[in-house]
Amino acid sequence: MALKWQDYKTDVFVDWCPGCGNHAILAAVQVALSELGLEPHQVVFVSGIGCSGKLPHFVKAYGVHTLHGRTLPFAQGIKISNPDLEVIAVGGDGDGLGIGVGHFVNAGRRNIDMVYMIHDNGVYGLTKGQASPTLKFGLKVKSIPRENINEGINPIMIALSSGYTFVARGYAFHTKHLKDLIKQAVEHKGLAFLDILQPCPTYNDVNTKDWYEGIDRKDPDTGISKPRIYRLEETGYDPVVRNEDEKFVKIVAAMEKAREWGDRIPIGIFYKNELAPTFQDRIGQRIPFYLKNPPAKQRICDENGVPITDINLFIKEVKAE
Ligand SMILES: Cc1ncc(C[n+]2csc(CCOP(=O)(O)OP(=O)(O)O)c2C)c(N)n1
Ligand code: SF4
Repeated sequence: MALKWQDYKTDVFVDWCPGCGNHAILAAVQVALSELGLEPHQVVFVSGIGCSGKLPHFVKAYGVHTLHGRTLPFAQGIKISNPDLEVIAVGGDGDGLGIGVGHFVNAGRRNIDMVYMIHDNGVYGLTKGQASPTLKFGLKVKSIPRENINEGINPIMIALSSGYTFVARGYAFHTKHLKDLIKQAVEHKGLAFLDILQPCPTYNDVNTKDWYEGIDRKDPDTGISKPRIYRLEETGYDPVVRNEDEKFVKIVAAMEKAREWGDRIPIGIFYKNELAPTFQDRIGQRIPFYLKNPPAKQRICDENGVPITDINLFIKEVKAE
């Protein structure tokens, strides 16, 4: 039976502020899952703490709302234990690029076949809008008393230099385009990173929907706005690595694109490499039974419910002088 986006809707009240980009991201996620034909029991969302961290409550699938910044270790553990699950880690830029940035970098080295999406609003929304690591230098948003004194970090650059094999940026209010990016990220063989520009109308009054869409840059003759957002795929940009020798050339090209910000903000796929072995491939090489019998599928008790694992040996070991 064909699935509908409503099949991924829960009864939990969506308490994000009116006009928040998170609503559009939620819709994109639900439509993407239905178009991929994934049953809710095949998917697990893992989030940290933040407004964006509430997403697993609103999507009917498995979900874990875990600790601030610890989204990726949880998500990776789930995927390694049960590689049949489609794992989608999700959170804010504060969660993933502040407290969680060490995990963000190290996840790239493993290339686990899963998705990580960041709702990138430049602020810590849930805790009332402090500057987050992606807020650009010199910006004064309404919840901070003076201009941001720190440089903003570039999540696309970090992902590219950390080994992510699919690196893309979406924009919440180009929702159909975002939905397509989510589908491609899920279908990608390897670790996919999706940086999603997400207006936070309550605390970030600079990077607003109007700003991204260039309302302040009307052509004097036509009165038409000049959007800052543009799509990489409409410029002939080719992100795909087709042979090993191309890898660094494509990373360098993607970094060049990642530097663009201000009058021109690219969205779309910056880099895609399916030639690198996934973590699953790597474990399968080392532990041949892993793929047939991963940890989550191993029997832990016999037919009478008696544990097969004998922890007495372990306890004896721990107690030994
Ligand atoms: C260990 C720990 N440190 C700090 C906090 C406080 N805290 C809660 S959410 C949050 C940041 C939220 O910002 P972000 O991750 O960007 O998500 P958003 O709310 O913008 O979606 C912080 C610092 C916490 N809950 N736990
Ligand atoms: S505070 Fe910002 S990010 Fe959080 S729900 Fe409101 S608008 Fe969205």
